[in-house]
Parts: sequence; structure tokens; C-alpha cells
Amino acid sequence: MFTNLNQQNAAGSRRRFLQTTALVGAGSLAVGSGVAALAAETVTLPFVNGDRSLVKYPQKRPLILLTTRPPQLETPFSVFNQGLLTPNDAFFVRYHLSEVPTEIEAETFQITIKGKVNTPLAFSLAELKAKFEAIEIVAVNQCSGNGRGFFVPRVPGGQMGNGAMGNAKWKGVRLKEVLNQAGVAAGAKQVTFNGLDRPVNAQTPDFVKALDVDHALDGEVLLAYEMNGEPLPMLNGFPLRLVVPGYFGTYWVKHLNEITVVDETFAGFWMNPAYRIPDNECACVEPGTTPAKTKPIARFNVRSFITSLADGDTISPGHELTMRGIAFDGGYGIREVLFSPDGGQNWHETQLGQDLGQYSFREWTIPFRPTQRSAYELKVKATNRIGQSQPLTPLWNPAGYMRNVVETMRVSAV
Ligand SMILES: Nc1nc2c(c(=O)[nH]1)N[C@H]1C(S)=C(S)[C@@H](COP(=O)(O)O)O[C@H]1N2
Ligand SMILES: [Mo]
Repeated sequence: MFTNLNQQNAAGSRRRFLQTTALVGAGSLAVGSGVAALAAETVTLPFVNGDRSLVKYPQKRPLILLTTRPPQLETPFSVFNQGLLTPNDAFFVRYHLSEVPTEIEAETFQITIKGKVNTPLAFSLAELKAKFEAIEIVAVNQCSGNGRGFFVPRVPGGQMGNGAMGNAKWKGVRLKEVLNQAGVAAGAKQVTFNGLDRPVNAQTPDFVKALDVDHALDGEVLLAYEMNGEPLPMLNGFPLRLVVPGYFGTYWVKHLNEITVVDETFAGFWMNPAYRIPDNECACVEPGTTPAKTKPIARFNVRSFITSLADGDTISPGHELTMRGIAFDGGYGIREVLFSPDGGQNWHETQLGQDLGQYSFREWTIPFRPTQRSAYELKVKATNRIGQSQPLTPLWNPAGYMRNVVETMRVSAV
């Protein structure tokens, strides 16, 4: 049903979202409404209290349920073995405020650019598309807390496995061109981004994020209206979102309708104290301690995963397998991925797959033939083009951000 809706062209977009609205109901994305239906299946993430339900939301296949209000969904890890681009209906969903939009009319939507600019501007979606060059980039969107459930000692926040990430081809216009059209005034320091979601009570701060002016003008940050060749799914920011290649998902503001240039370092709650990391090289502290100084979270560190097997799988001795997985970093590009079949004693260079750009997942493969009937501890470790790699033991910080330990998978040959 949603496939059909997705296949409609731009002219059908109004009807499409009226239909979506009818399916979603007025502000009722809640489980049990008959819209977000619990699928029969459950999954168990491999940490304490890791039992999760699979749930079906509009435009989504059954995904791992973290919370219903707001909807927060994780991608089942097996999806990452099915292709380098994460399908829109499998892409994770993350929100902070309970009041998330379920009905947005693409035709009347407007984005405003204001604050320290020479000419405040407003654009409809059609105007954005008509006035500015369309740019496409493949980039990973990853939540700062991806893998938080694995933190020991445990930390507060959504207890996610490693499915709070995805790789997509984003299409949109350059933020730089839009800002230049408005004319950034002298003395401007940051640019703030606000979307249509709202807190339900006055005490909760609105979700607003900021980038430095230089970053906003670097030509890579996009105002994106398409994902993998389709309009953005409602839950991934329809009709317009910020795409900040190489940076954690917290900056990728969804339902973006307000851009404000400011002449100070923006101090809203979601920049400070939220989404901050220890201000040191490893973004880490001794487990259980508090950092003396923090800074806003920024670029991804290096990560790599095995996707062709799952923890606990059984394999056959004497039978050659093609081991496969993904690696990515904050935008320098992956130089090398090493695979260890023996718990890290020996490392073998893998073959890198097609290069979809330095912000994309990069596939790696290597043949592996288990020789004996025994347990195998498989590890994978990537290095990027500036020599950054992954630690063998996990780093810790109080918010549970930036997990990037060398992953270990246990399988047995029987
Ligand atoms: N408007 C809005 N945009 C938002 C958020 C939000 O709460 N509201 N959460 C951010 C965070 S923390 C993440 S990880 C990404 C997740 O993007 P996705 O839901 O499309 O996967 O959205 C970001 N954009
Ligand atoms: Mo996030």
C-alpha cells in the first residue's frame, strides 16, 4: 500500500499526504490506534532489557520500537546486508518532542530565512526547486546514541542497538546558495534550524540546532526534499530536512521551516547542555565520571560492521563464506578495513566495494573458510584516509554517544 503511495509523482503529492493523514489520524501515531500496528514479531537486542516489539507505521515496514510518543524506531540490522542504501521504509526514526507533525501540505509549506541577513526570505518547496540547483549526495545519517544500549556502565537515554543509522541518496539544494540569496550580514556567527515539531508543554525547549556560519556556507549542507528518489517519508522529515554530511543526525533537522542567522553562539537546550561530548581527543572519560569540559558533538568517528552473519550464527567447517559488511566515517573516506577470524590475533585486509562517495557506507568483503569445528570470534576494524581508526575496547561518556569499538561477533562452526 505504501509502495503504491510512494510511486506517485509530485503532482500526486497533495493527495498522497491527505491519504497519509487519513491513515495516521489527527496526532494519533500511537500504537494501538490501528495505524501503528504492532507486528507479531519481537526481537531481542543483545543487552540487558533488550526485548523489543516490531511495529508498523505509515510508509514504514515493521521496525524495532523504542518509544511511541514520539515515535522512535530502529532499523533491524539485517537490512544493512541487503544493499548499501537503506530503503526509505526501513530507515530509522528519531524524535525528541511529543508533538510530531502527521499532516503537512507540500503546496502551502514555506521555509523562512531571517535574523542577521540583508533580506529576510521565504520559499515554498516549488520555489526552492525552481530557483536553486538540485544536488545529490549519498550520506550516512547516524544518531549520536547509536549503540547506546551496549554502554557499560549503562547510561540514560534511548537504549538502542546499532540500527539508529542509515545510508541514503539525498537530493536538495545547497544551504549556502539559499543563505547567500538572503545575504548573511557581517558579524554573523551561527545559523539555527527549527522544524515543525513542538513540545507539548512550555517547560520543554523546542528542538532547535545550530551550525557555525562557515559550516553552513561550506556548500555541502543541503536542504533536502528527496531521499532515495522519493519525497522524504513523513517520519524522516517531510517535506524538507537539513542534511549535514559527516555530522551526527542531531543536526539533520526534520520538517525544517525556519532558518535564523544569529550573531552569537546559540545556547538553546539542544546545543547546551544536550548533545555535548567530553572536550578531548577521544570524546571519552573514565566510566562513571563527568567530563570537566564539553563541546557540541560534531563529526562521526570511524565505524565498521559485519552484516553477512549475526551473532550466534552457526557456520560449516570447510565451507568458504564471503564475509561482508559496511564501514563509514565522518567524511574523509574509508582507506582500509581489516577482518580478524581469531579474536584479533591475525588481521586480513578486505576488499573494498564500490565507492559511493566519502560520506556513504562502503562495502567490504573477504573470503573466510572456518577449518575446524569450534567457536570463532570475528572482528572488523576500519581506518579512514587520515588514519583515524576504532578502539579495541569501548570508550565511555555519560551521554552514551559515539560508540565505535571494534565489533566482535561470536559464531560456531558445527
Ligand atoms: N524536527 C526534528 N528534527 C530532528 C530531530 C527532532 O527531534 N526533531 N531529531 C534529530 C536526531 S537526534 C536524529 S538522530 C535525526 C534522525 O533522523 P531520522 O528520524 O530521519 O532517522 O533527526 C534529527 N532531526
Ligand atoms: Mo539522534
